[in-house]
Amino acid sequence: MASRFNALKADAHWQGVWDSARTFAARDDSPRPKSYVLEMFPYPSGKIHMGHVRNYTMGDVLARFRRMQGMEVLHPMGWDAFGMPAENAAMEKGVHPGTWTRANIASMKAQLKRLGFALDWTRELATCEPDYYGHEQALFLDLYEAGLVYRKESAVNWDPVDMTVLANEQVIDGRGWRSGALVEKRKLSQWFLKITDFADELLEGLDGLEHWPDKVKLMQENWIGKSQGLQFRFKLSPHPIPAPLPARREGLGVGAFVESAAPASSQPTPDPSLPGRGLEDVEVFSTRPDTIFGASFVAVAADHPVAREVVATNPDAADFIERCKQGGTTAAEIETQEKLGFDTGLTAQHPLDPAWQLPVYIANFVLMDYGTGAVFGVPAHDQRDLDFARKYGLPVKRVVSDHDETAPVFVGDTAYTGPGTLVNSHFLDGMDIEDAKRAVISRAEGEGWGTGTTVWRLRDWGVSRQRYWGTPIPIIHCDACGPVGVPKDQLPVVLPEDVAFDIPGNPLDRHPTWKHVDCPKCGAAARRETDTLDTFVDSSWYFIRFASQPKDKPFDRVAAEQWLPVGQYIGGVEHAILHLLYARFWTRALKHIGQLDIAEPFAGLFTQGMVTHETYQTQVEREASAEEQAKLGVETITDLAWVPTDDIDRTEAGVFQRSTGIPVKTGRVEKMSKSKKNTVDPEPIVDQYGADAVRFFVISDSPPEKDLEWSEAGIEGAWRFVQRLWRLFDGEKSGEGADAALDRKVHRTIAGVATDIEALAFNKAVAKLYELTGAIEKAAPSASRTAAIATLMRLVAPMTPHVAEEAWAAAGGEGLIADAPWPAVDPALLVDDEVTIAIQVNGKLRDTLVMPKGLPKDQIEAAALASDKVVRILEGKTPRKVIVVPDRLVNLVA
Ligand code: ANZ
Ligand code: ZN
Repeated sequence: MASRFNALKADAHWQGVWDSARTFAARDDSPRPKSYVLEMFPYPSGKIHMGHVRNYTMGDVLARFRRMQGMEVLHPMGWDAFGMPAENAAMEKGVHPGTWTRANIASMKAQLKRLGFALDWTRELATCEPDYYGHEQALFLDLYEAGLVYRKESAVNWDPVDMTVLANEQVIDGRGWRSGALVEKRKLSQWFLKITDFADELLEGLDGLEHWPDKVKLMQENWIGKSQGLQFRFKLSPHPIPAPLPARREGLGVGAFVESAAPASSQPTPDPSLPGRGLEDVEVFSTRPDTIFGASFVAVAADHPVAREVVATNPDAADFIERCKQGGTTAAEIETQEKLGFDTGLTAQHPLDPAWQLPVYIANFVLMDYGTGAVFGVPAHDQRDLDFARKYGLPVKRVVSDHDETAPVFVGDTAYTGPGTLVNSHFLDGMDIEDAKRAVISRAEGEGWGTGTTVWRLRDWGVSRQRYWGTPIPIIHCDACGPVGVPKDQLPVVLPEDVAFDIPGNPLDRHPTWKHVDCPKCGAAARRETDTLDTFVDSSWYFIRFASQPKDKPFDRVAAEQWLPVGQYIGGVEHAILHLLYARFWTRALKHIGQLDIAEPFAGLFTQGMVTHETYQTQVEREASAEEQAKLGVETITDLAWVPTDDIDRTEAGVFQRSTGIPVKTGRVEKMSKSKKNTVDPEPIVDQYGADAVRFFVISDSPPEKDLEWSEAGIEGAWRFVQRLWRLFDGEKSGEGADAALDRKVHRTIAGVATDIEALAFNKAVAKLYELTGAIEKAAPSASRTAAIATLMRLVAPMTPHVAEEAWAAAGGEGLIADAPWPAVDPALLVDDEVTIAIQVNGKLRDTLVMPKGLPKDQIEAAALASDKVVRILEGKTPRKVIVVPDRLVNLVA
C-alpha cells in the first residue's frame, strides 16, 4: 500500500539538498547553451503575497524546464530595496529604514526558499546596499560625463505645513498625506536623464521585440508619443475689426481665400496701446495641418508668453489664469476638466488668408510643455475644440467628409476625427487627409511660414528625490566650480546611518555633517547633493548586475554579454510603461557610451494576470448619533465593513464572520488587496498543503495572462493531485508487456508539455499532465506503465519538484531529478494513431467511427455492423455485400 506524501518533511529535505549542492548556481563558464529567466524583483515590504507566488512559480517552471533541456540557466533573485515605505515605517515606528528593510528581506527570502524556487542565491543583491548603489553612482557619473545627465528647474509637490517635498503618492486629493495641507508646486533645481535623446531608438526598437505582448508595445509607443505635423506661425494683432464681434463669431469664419499670399489691404496697423505689442507671432503645432481651413480660433496655454503679456495689462486674464492653475496641470487632469477659455482680444491672421482673423484665447486645455504651448482649434474635427467652440459660440466648419456630406455647417456635439476627403478647403478639396497634410506642409515650407516637425510626448526623466532612503546622487556643489562629480575612487557615497525621522523632510539635508565636504576640484568648502535617485534607476540595470558582479566595477562587459539579453522576463503589467522603458533606455545609454553591446535588455516579456479572491462584508447596525439623527432623520445607521478572508466560516447555514458570528455577505471576486481584506497569506497555506500543491495550483486554473481566482477547492484539488502522483510513484511494482496506446499517450504528453511550457501556457501543460496521470491510473500493469510512471516523474518535476525528487530518489534515480534530462520523444509515437472511418449504407453516409489505425478488415466490419445507427437502418437484414477500405470507409450494400 502506497504511503502518503509528507510534503512538510520532503520540502525541507530537498530544499536543503539543493542549497548545499548549489544546484541552481549558474556557471558563467558552462559549455551549455545559456538561458536567462528573470522575474521582476520584489520590493521587500515584509511578506510575499500570492501575486509573488504566481509570478515566481511561472519563472521557476520555465527555469527548471530549461535546465532539464540541457541549458545553463541563470535564474537570480534580489531586492528592489529603496523607497518610501521604509521611510514611512521609520516615521511611524521609529525603526531605521535599513533595519526595517533588511529584516523584511530576511523573512521574504525564507518564504521564497520555502516554495522551493530554483534560484541562484549566490547572486542575490539588494539595491539598498553600498555594494550595489555604489556601482550605480559610478554609472550615473559615466552618463553625466557623456552629457546624458543635466540639471534643470522643475516643479515639486511642496507641503507648506510639514515644510517638505512630497512624492506623488503622498499627495492625496491635492493634500499632504500627513498634514492634510493643500499642496503647492515649488520650483527646485533637479537632475534629469536625457531619455528624449533616445526617443526614436526606443520607439523603433519596439518593432524588433517579437516576444513582447502587443499591448505593452502599444503602451510604450503611446508613452513615447511621436507626432508628426506642422509647426507654423500666426501673425498676431490687436482687435483689427472695429465692427461688433458677433458678426465674426456667428459666421463660419471663412475669409475670402487668396491663392497667392499677397499682402492684404485689410491688414490692420497694430495699436501700440493694446496688448500684443512685441508679440507679433504665435507658433502653433498641429498634427492635422490638413484641417487648416477649418480653424476657428487660436488658443495658448496659461503660462504661454502671449498669456503673460495679456495678463500684464488685463487683471481679468490674471484671475482666469489663477482659476486654471487650481484645476491641476497633468494631461490626465486636463482631459477631464471642463474646457475654459479667456478671450484675449487679440486676433491671429490665418496664414493662407490674410483677411481672415481668428480670435486668440487663453485656454485651460492647452499644455505649456507640449509642442509649442499653442494650438489652432478645428472644432469639427477635434473633440476638445468642439466642446470649446460650442461653449463660446465659435464657428464650426466641416473640412473633412467621410461620405457625401459636404455642407460647411457641422452639426452635433461629436467631432469627426476619422478618415475622409477634404471639403470646403480650396486647393485641398478632394484630397485625402494624408495628401492634404503633405500639400499644406510643402506650401508652408515653400512660403516660409512653417516647417514639417516631429514632436514627442516623452519628457526627460527627472531622477531627483528629496528623500533619505535612496541612492545618494554622487555630486558635490561648489560655488566656484559648479556641480562636480564625486571622484570614482571616493565611491560609494554611503548614506549616513545616524539620521532621525522624528520631523518631516529630508534627513540628509539636515544631517549636521554629511553634506559638508570639500570640492574635489578646487578644495574649497562645498556642499554634497542631498537628493537621492528615483528608485526606478535602481531597477534599470539590476539584471545586468545579476549577470556579472565584479567587486570593482558595475559589471564585466564580456561576462554580462554572455547572459544578456534576458531571454524571458516575467512581471506585472503595472510596469509595462515606466520600468520597462527606463530599463530599455539605460541599456541603450550604456551601449551609447560603449559599456555594453546590447540594445534591448529583455528579448521576451510576459505579463501575468492577478490573483483574485471573493470579498466579504458585514452590515453592522448601530444607533445613530444625535447629529446623524438630526441630519438624516434615522435612528439606526448601517455600517459596511470588509471581513478578512481568514475570519470567514462557511457552514450549511451560510457564511459567517468567525470572530463575531455575524452573517456575512459575499461580494465580488476582486484582486487581492489589503484594503478589501481579501488576501490569502501564502505562508500558512504552504505549511498546510506543501510547496508543490501551492505551486501547482497557481499555474493550473487559468491561462497565465489571465486572473486566477484563489479558492480553497482549488488548492485542495492541487493537493489531491500531488497525493495521486505520489501513489503512482510509490506504488508501482514493475510490470511486463507492452501497452501501445499508453506509450503513444506518454510521448504525446512529453512533446505537448514541452511546447506548452515553452509558450508559458502552463495551464495547458497541467491539463495534459492530469490526462496522462488518469490514463496511467487506469492502465493495467505492463512495462509500458512502469516506464510511463518514470517519465511522469520528470514531466512534473518543473512544477512539483519536491514530490518528483522524493520519487526519483526512492526509485533509485541517478543524482537529482532537477539535473535529469527532459525525457526524449520518440517521433514515431507522435504519429496520429486514430482514424475516423465513414460508415455508409447503400452509398449514403450513416455514421462515423473513431478507431485505432491499421485495424484488420474483419474488426472494422464488425464495428460497423454493431453501430446503433446501422442496426436501425438495416432493420435486422444482413447486408448483401460489405466493402471495407481499411482506415477509411465501410460501405454496406443492403
Ligand atoms: C489642429 C488640429 C485639428 C489638431 C484637428 C487636432 C485635430 P498629438 O496627436 O497628441 O500629438 N495640440 C498641440 N499642442 C498642444 C498643447 N500644447 N496642448 C494641447 N493640445 C495641443 O496631438 C497633437 C494635436 O493636439 C495638435 O493637432 C493640436 O491640435 C493639439 F482636427 O491642431 B491639432
Ligand atoms: Zn570647486
